[in-house]
Amino acid sequence: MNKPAPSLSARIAWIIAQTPITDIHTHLYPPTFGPLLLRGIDELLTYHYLVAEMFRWRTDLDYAAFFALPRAAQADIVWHTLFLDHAPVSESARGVLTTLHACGLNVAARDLAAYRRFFAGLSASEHVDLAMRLAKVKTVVLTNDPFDDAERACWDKGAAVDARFHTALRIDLLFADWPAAVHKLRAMGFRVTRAWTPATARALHRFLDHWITRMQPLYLMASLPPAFRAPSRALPARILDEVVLPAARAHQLPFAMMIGCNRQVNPDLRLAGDGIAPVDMATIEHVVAKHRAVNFMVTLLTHESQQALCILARKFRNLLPFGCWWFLNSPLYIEELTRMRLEWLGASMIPQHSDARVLDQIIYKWAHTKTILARVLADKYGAIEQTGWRLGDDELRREIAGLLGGTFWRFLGRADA
Ligand code: RAT
Ligand code: ZN
Repeated sequence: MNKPAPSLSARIAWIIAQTPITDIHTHLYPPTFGPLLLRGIDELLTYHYLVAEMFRWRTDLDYAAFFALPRAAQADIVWHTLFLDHAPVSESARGVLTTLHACGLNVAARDLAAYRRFFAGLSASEHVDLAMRLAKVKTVVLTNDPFDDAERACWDKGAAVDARFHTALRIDLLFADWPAAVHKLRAMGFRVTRAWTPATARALHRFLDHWITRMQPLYLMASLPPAFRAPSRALPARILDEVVLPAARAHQLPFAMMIGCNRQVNPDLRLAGDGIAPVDMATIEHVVAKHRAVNFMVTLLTHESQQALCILARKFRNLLPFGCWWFLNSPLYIEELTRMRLEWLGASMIPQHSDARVLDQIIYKWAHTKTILARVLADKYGAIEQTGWRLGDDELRREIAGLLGGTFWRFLGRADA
């Protein structure tokens, strides 16, 4: 007897599981960057998403006192508060369990000491291999900020970036705090002034040229502050219009705009202290319409801006919506955004990036997304097949490879790495 043909949903799930991923935005580093590469259980537990959740229960705990503790002691507090005293049901808490399970550890045992022993036994390079293999991620795009002193020191020492990693040049400070940027630029030898002059614009252009040459980034990127508006004569808009986008164009690199983050709503929480702010769609529309020769990747932090982003992408082919960013990276939103984007853009978008800060997070972030993607695609392709249209395995592979990275490489105008 012939075996029955696998169902459409089984074929989709199988192909998703087999397809190597390009993770287009993370906060990871190669092993050559030493301690900047965060990995292991204590880092997973002290992820800032979990620290924020822990403080909701531990109202007795002083913020500064917590952050003054060694990393393992911080991790103990998060473990006890979010995993033992309460059920680890939030997306970030569940993610830790998904990760441990995927690493073959006994989650039922609740044995933090055993988890620590497991991760302590891995060298950085073995750890990268394991995480990338388990997540089926073939390429990780980093976030490389020359204004970050610790990171710049690694570049200055000549730290190499191996072929599994690609860089992205991050320049938030130019838009968020120009006086602070001037201070740092001058310390790096670029003769800028607080006043916006042609000489300052030229020096800033040289700064970008220098770091583009040094880092070889796949794209430039910034998280733009909520007050950013274009068109405008305000300095942040002029920096974008007169220097950053011309540099992106000259180097044929996309510019990634991440919008909707309200930084340091509660500074006591440090990295966990950022919130959200409304997104001005008219600004994005103006920028992408004016600079047609530049490609833009855009991810937005607010739920209510997502439909407008899809519609804008239909109008401007130099705009690629990407990812379910940060507070949208939970199953509810991943499912909704992926459906919405497929319904309005087909597969001409990038449904997800991991935003991993800790190496092991690529395992759970991708596992959770893949489950949802499989469900959504089975539904959408199933609806097509109800008409009698059939999708062959090659076509499914083509579509899924695009969603998991191919569309990004195409947008860059480069061969898939
Ligand atoms: O998701 C995060 O970890 C945030 O803290 C941010 O880093 C955000 O992803 C960003 O890139 O600004
Ligand atoms: Zn990020």
